[in-house]
Amino acid sequence: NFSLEGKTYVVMGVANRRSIAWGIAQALHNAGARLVFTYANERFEKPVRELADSLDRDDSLFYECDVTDDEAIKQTFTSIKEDVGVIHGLAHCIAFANRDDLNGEFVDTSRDGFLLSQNISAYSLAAVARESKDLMTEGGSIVTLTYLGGERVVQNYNVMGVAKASLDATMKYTANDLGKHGIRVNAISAGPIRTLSAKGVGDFNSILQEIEERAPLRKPVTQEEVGDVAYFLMSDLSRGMTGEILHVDSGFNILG
Ligand code: 0WD
Repeated sequence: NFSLEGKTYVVMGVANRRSIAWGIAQALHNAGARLVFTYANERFEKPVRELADSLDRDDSLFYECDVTDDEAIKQTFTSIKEDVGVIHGLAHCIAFANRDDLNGEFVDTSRDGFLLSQNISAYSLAAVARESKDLMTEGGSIVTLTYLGGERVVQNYNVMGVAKASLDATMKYTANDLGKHGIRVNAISAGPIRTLSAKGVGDFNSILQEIEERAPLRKPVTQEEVGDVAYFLMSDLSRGMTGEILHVDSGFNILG
């Protein structure tokens, strides 16, 4: 079934209109879904509400949820349960590392910088999966966003590459745990897209340029292209898949 009519999805990590999470929100909305947005702190409330207002539907919901705070995560999903009851999936589009750690040599990463990126970018998936699973009583689909830098070395991606390797493994172990509840967990490995987070990665322009010159499709991917694959993963079309990493990267990952 292609339609997401009558279904509700939580989208975590819309910062602005360039966010990959916003591309996902639009794809799910176009398929008929109701959306629940969470944002890291009150700074993002207004931009997220303004974006959601541009959708032709007025039943979206909004919650503040800093994923470094276990109580905040618990409280968020308790509130969502009270307000909507059942959810059918969740898009985890959250990552963070100190800017200083996204330049130069990985080996210089501080202990604090390392743990911070693991906390926000990898552990948070396990935490939100745990607190949201009881809301997915009709089965569900959890989608996270990863990057090639977790599978192999990408210049400057450094501590975030290690966090993505951790996220990929977190996704698989979580998929193994939640499968028996009818909940699937998969990752989209997106090609580079110019967003707020991408600004922090050193020499991001040359990463994008290499895609234009060498990727099989010879162009960077868009938020819409990632959004459409997230829609596929949220829909019944992907019901036989869990624990999988789908590359939406113009084919770049197949190159040696
Ligand atoms: O090239 C890219 N942009 C790629 C991004 C390629 C492949 C993967 N990704 C991943 C990112 O690593 C991330 O996991 O996609 C995900 C979404 O990233 P994005 O759309 O590129 O970036 P952005 O629009 O900045 O959204 C990330 C958001 C944060 O925005 P800020 O302005 O804080 O960087 O992650 C959220 C926040 O909204 N976030 C948090 N949310 C809850 N609690 C927290 C937190 N503690 N920290 C960051």
